[in-house]
Amino acid sequence: MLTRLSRRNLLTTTMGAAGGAAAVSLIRPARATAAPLRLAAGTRTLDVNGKAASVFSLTGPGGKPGLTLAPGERFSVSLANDTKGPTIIHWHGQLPPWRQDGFPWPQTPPLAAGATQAYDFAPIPGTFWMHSHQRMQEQVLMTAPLIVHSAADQRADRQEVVLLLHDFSFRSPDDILAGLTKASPGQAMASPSTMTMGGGMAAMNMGGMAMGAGAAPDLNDVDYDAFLANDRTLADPEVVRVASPGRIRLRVINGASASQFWLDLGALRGSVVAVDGHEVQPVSVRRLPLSMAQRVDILLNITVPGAFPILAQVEGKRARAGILLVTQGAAVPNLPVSAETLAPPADLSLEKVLRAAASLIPRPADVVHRIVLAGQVSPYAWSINGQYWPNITPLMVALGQRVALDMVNHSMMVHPMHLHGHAFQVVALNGVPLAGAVRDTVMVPARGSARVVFDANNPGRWAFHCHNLYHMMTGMMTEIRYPGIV
Ligand SMILES: [Cu+2]
Repeated sequence: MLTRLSRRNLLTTTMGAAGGAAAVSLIRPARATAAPLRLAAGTRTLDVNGKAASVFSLTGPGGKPGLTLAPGERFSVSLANDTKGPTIIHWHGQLPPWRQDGFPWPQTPPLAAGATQAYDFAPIPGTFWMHSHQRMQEQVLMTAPLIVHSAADQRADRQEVVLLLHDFSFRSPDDILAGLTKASPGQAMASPSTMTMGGGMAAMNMGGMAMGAGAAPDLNDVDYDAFLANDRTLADPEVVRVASPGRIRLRVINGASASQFWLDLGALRGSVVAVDGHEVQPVSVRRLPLSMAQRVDILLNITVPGAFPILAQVEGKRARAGILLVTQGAAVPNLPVSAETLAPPADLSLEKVLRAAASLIPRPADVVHRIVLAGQVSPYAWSINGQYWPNITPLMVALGQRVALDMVNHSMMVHPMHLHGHAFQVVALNGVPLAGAVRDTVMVPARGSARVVFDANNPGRWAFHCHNLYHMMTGMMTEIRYPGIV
């Protein structure tokens, strides 16, 4: 998952390129043959806190998790289902023809055990990921990075580091979901305030965190056993060797099913250059929130030797995961797995300052869909426009239309809303207009709103849903549909 590069190798590479004008390439060149890449959905045993867990895997060429594509390379993939049951893998954020999107529509059923399916489309470059859209396999780590390099990446001469975050439970997702829908005592206590008092008392649900005046969102539906960074806990983190001085492109993917993180770069400052695979005007950061399914690309420059933890702390909790960037010869420190203080709720502090590197061409919306997000933790159910998947009315769009989605959140939880098959631009947050990021997943704040626009340029049937897995599983999903699809 990580591109490891020793200083010696780096020097060798640098020296090799020193004689010519060509930039040092840390990116694999395009393959000579066009044979599809094999991707296997399988199972494996993962050690978590000294205990064995049976989890899924998505293994690409070379036995590595997921796929990394060279600049200009097609997404030509043969997906083999090596598990004992059905699965279907979604290429999150990519813009394929809808039948290759990896969503279980009647026209595109899951792959049976032992089956193989071919995919072939032109991918867009950036940091993406793949995950099962078959029930709750995503919670059991049927997730992996999908990195598509660009020609600019190839020229950039930066060490690539991928950081995939997860939330992990030894319980089965069915047990977790049953626990939620039965409403635990804690949820039952928080719920009446949520429903009848405008959420003023909902801070009870946050373990006594001090919140400012106004609505305090409900956090963390699920009590997880561990949080993972590249499959490892902070008790035994991945150590990535980096050069000093060194230039890094850090690609962070929040692959967690129901957890939001604060990413903390520690002693480093970084520059956010892309979100969800789409370039933004650079923003200098040390700490930033990352909602479920979102990605962020951060440029880091190592200027002195040492060990540099990259940590991801769960909102409302002390728990965290992370990796260590360590220069040659520097000691690898032990890091406490818990932070000293609780992390605040993930917020819009980054989102509201993001500006797309390339905005959509301004034009009025041809169609505006108002999307009311509602629900509560007890009884545990989440809806879109009062409807619960699969009993929904599709939101119709037509080819060539500029579409606006006006999302209004009536609930006390945030909802990371994800649209398949399109990239949208965030054009308002809580009613404040902005030329925000182009992306595929936006966090709609509790008791707040977000407006996004996109061009209807990819006919088909497209899922539009909350990326909190348990919200999606209890109803918060609908369809954006073009006419004439059979
Ligand atoms: Cu949600």
